[in-house]
Amino acid sequence: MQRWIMHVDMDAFFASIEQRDQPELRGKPVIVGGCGLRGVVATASYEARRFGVHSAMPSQEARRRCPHGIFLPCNHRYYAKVSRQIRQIMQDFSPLIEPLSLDEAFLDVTGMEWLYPDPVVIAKQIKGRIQSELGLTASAGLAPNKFLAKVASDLRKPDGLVVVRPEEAAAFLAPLPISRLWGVGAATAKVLADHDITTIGQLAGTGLSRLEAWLGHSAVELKQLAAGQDNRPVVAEHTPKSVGNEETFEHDIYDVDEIETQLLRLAVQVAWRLRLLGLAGRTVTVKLRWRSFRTITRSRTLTEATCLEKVIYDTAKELVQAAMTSEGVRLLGITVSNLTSGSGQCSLFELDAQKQLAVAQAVDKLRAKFGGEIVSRGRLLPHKTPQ
Ligand code: TTP
Ligand code: MG
Repeated sequence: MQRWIMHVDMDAFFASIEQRDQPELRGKPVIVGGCGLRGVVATASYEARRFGVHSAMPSQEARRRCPHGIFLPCNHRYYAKVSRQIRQIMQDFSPLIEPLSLDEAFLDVTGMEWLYPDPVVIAKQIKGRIQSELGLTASAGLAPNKFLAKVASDLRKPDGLVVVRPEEAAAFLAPLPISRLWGVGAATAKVLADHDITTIGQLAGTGLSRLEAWLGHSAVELKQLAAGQDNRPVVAEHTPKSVGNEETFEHDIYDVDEIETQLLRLAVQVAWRLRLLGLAGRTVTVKLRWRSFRTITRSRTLTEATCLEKVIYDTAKELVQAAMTSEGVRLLGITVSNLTSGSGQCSLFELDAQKQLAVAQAVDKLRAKFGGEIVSRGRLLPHKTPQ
């Protein structure tokens, strides 16, 4: 299965938060300093960067370059809070998130074709929600692996979105300077420059034995990166104790058929999340909230752990049927807990043919119920998601 990795990096993060909160600072050179080492710039707004101010520059030097700059102290705790809000938006799109810093994370969005026509739609929606809900811009790269995604997110800052499809990887990298390759510092760059190699394309076109003679062991990895190959997985920060989704409806639902349709849609989401994490669970819990706000949960523990929408849906349906009343339903949720590592069986990459068939059938059924376009339009995602 084609892997899709997204790298998201906020633009001028600390400075953008200050400009968001104090509109009079917008369009002005804002320099945030004093986050760690005293007297060093943490970040500068893009307006200030035009004067040559950048992160880690001594503040004195920044004042010299940009005398009319607006220097602000660092409010690290507050920026960390905004960072958590960003993470929450990301969690609506993938359970597999690897944060690298307050303003940067990798997301594995592999397998989203069940929910979206194209992974680019996910990238646009994540950027869109960060903008509309938090008033901040992010730059994103979407590519078949971490290395390409990270390079891509940095290319069109600010507010960029760069997509690298597998067949475009070599052409995408070729003109870029070798300093973009992970592991190429000043010393390696100098050795390569001495042999007239300054771009990634030139490095990719150089024989491994020559590179090994100049650079030793690191040549193999550099050559792979230069060819756009990188197999490192996105490693989630925490393994969840449960995987679930719930939805509050705009209008209370009375129709049993409609309730089952919503359950199926939740089951598809939960199963997909489980498989993305390589997990399976034995306990299926449904949550029901009625018009009167009375809320119940009902659980069943299966004999075998599952990551399949059909099993999750069938179990949830029985639980809901047993609990139904004539009152309208306000909220429905499905959670799978009692999780075990799927030992490969529930990995997106190793679903055997029979399981794939079950998945496809469940999605077909969903399509039949919702009409052909529902699954591919991303309406399976939480209701706040813009179309
Ligand atoms: P970066 O993502 O490196 O920078 P940025 O978000 O400010 O700008 P860009 O648009 O180029 O991504 O770092 C994120 C935040 O981390 C940054 O806003 C401030 C903080 N930071 C420091 O405190 N010191 C540093 O040396 C760097 C590089 C960042
Ligand atoms: Mg950033």
